[in-house]
Amino acid sequence: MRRRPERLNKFLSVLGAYSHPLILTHNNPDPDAIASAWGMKKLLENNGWNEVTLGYSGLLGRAENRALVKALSEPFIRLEDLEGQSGGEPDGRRLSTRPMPLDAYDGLVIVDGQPGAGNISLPASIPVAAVLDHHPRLQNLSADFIDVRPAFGACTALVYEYFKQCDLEPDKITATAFYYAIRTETQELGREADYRDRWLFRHLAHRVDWILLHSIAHAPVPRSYYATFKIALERARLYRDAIFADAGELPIPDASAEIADWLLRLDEVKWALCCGTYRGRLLFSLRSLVIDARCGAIAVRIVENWGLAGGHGSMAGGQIKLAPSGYNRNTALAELERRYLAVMGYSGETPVEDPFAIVPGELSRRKFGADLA
Ligand SMILES: [Mn+2]
Repeated sequence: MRRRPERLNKFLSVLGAYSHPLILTHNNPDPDAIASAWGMKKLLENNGWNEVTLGYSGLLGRAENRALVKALSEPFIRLEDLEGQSGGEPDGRRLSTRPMPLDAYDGLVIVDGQPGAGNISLPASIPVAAVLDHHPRLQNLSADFIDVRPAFGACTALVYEYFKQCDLEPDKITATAFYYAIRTETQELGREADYRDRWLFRHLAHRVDWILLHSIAHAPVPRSYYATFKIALERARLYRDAIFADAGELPIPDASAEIADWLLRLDEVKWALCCGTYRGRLLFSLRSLVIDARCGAIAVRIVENWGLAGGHGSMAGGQIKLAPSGYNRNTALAELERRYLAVMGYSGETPVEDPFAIVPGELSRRKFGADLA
């Protein structure tokens, strides 16, 4: 047997001190968080731990994410359910197993996030054993084991490195989850992906369950999904190459991210900010097509002394608690728009209001792609 690489050895020996680790992702987990956590569970179970638990806070909102978790046979527990808190919205999922109470876990293994980031709720009673992440490393990060490498497009590809070093190959469902995570997180390898994401994407392809993958990626969505897009379109304002859109009351917290991605395809824009309110908070997602856009840093500047934000180069997100900051929905929206324009250097610009208004005769003249010429 070949010698185990140092990083894997260190990880396993550090984790050896914890007999009941709880694997935790960022709040409202996306496919990369879900697949990373699932991969970590498989890895630990392959190395002698039994029945490793996966946890998250917030909501498994998007239909695709719920379908993914269902395909993995529902291994995730919502921390609010364990704590008996009413913090999050019940998401209607039934727990397949009766989870242990929170104090039964002796260490947290955090994937696709870092303690101290605005998008992760940690149970204070459990020490942080390990952090494996691909977001920019936060100052004062502390844990017994830390592997933070922002070069990875998907945290799933970072977790897979440990698989490889254990000679562990993902089974069909795991391969499908990993594949879907890389596909969505990097937008088919075009956004923030590096060579390891690309290699893994190709490598996994021979194991993917394509029918299962299709059922996840095309999971049925409710009317509220379309209504949120409709509101965002109606309330959009276009400032040169930057669009600002309020999607109203969000049915799920991840809606602003999906709509921002979608608006970024408008041929006139290079920047898209979509926001909306959810349970007393104003949430926003920022996306950019500009090379080296530093969206994470821009989002942090937008909420300076006001809220929390973070993210990668071409995508970022943030949130502002309304009541404690003295803002209501309308004043907070106006302030967010003002700050967005100020950071972009577009203060004082007059927007194109209602850029998606239907002008009679206009649609037939502007055939698809005609204005690209
Ligand atoms: Mn991620």
